[in-house]
Amino acid sequence: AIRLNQVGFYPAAPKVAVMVNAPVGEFVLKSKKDNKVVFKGKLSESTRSPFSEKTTRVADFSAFQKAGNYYLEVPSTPDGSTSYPFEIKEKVHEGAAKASIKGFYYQRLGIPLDEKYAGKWARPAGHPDTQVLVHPSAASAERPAGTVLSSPLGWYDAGDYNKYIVNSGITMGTLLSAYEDFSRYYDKLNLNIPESTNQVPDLLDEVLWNLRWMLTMQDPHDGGVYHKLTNASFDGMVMPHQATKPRYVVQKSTAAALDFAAVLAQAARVYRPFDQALPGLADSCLLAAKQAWTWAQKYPNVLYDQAAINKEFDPDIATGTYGDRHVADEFIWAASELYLTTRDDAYYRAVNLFPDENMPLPAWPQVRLLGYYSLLRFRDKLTPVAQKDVAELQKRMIQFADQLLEGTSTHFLRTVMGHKASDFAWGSSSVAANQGIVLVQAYRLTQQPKYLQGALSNLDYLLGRNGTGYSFLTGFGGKQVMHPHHRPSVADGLAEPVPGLLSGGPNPGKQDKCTTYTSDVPDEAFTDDDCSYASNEIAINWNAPFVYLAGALEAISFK
Ligand code: 9MR
Repeated sequence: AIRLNQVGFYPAAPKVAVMVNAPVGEFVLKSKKDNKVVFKGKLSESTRSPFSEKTTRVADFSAFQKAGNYYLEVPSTPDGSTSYPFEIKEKVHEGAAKASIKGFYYQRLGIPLDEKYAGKWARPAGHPDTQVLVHPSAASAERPAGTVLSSPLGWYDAGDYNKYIVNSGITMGTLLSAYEDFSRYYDKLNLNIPESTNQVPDLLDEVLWNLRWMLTMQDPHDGGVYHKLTNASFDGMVMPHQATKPRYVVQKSTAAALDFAAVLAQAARVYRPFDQALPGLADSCLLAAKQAWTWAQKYPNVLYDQAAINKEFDPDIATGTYGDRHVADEFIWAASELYLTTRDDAYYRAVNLFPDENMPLPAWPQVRLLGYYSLLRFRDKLTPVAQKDVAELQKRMIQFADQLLEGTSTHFLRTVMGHKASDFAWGSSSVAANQGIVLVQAYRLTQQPKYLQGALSNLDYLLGRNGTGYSFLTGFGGKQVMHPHHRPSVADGLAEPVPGLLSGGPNPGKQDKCTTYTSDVPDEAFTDDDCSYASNEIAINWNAPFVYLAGALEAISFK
């Protein structure tokens, strides 16, 4: 009944736990080492959940700042509730921040995971992807159906073993932005990956693994980018090296070309300082980005429609679609990144930066704000044509952050996450993490602690202060997710899942029809069962904003 961040708290930061359906009463904070009471307080008035009959009371122990290992006790609750243990210390989320990046290493294709880096999750290499077939939907004069291509490396998208450009797009943009916003923090971070000893920061080494794959997804004959590299249908729950079905690249799409252009343009900028260690990389990225942009200008509305493709071509493709129907936001993101890297006003002028009043939260089909983040990051270095929009960008970002904060102090979980039922869609954990990023952006613009505290409330949500009581990051927390829908974690025979992966989180849509859900309530519709791809899968586009949020809080740190 005690919901709290099961990892812990920064000494100088707010610290709250939420009691579900608890009567009035006191709470005590006890030291783990000798069970002595170190702090006492009263539970707050009760607050009602907007989604159910559930009420909560808050134990606020922010005033207690001494480092150590603790737990809470709430004697008034019938079961004399004791919380999961947690720590108070500086850098309390460093482990989670690092593990969530290392999670990407465990998703690598085309390399054996050695025990030295992977510990007991060591495994043989999977999916060489050196003999990939051009699907009939992707056939061109130069590359007729059945042409064999090499498109190796990259990360598995999620619990499945396919590679999707659209979802790689937002993932890579988010990770590259984490680096650009907090490079001093990441330059020192050691992740114990095979490239840890080279001259490149480990975060960028990890990102490079997927960047090299993305580069191969462009058709050099026209600059277009294949939408995905995939099996015809999903694999069984087997280890990567046992999944050996034929692989295809499918139809090119505008969304893929633009997400690719945005990522490669940003990468050209980010990797430029590492030209010596990675000769030619930044140049190749920029060239590829420009060519993909040119293709998208020529084909501005080629949407990926899997049902239509399956009517016309064999074999049928049944894997994830990432079928974005609106690409105006992808144009904005790609134009912003190309403009920032090249300083060529033509890219900036090619799009309408403010098509409406909305500030849509980033998600795989919605990347407008990734462009805004980048423009704001370089707001002091823009050419006049973009400079004139900075005030509007700033105003919008701060207004959006204020809207997110509204009602948090009276919300039943005291989080920014979960004010609306619509926050709990497929991959709701990424909603919490992306809201956190907006708040970090507002903090960077204003230096106002309220934004950082709002961001932290959503990290608390992800690590246990939520309607399920689970910590959604594998490997972290007293009650952590143990059975994610993740093929290696299911098939490897180990009790513990691969660590550092973020579960999708509550999703009342329950599209997987698993029978083990115990609630329909939006913030509780979750089951820690590997059948549940709709509530308990892991995915790179959910891990990436967790990386950003946890890393940002570590890099900024509370004073
Ligand atoms: O994250 C995607 C979610 O927004 C969609 O509603 C869902 C159904 O189309 O697909 C999710 O993405 C999955 C992808 O299609 C295949 N790999 C696993 C992804 C996470 O579940």
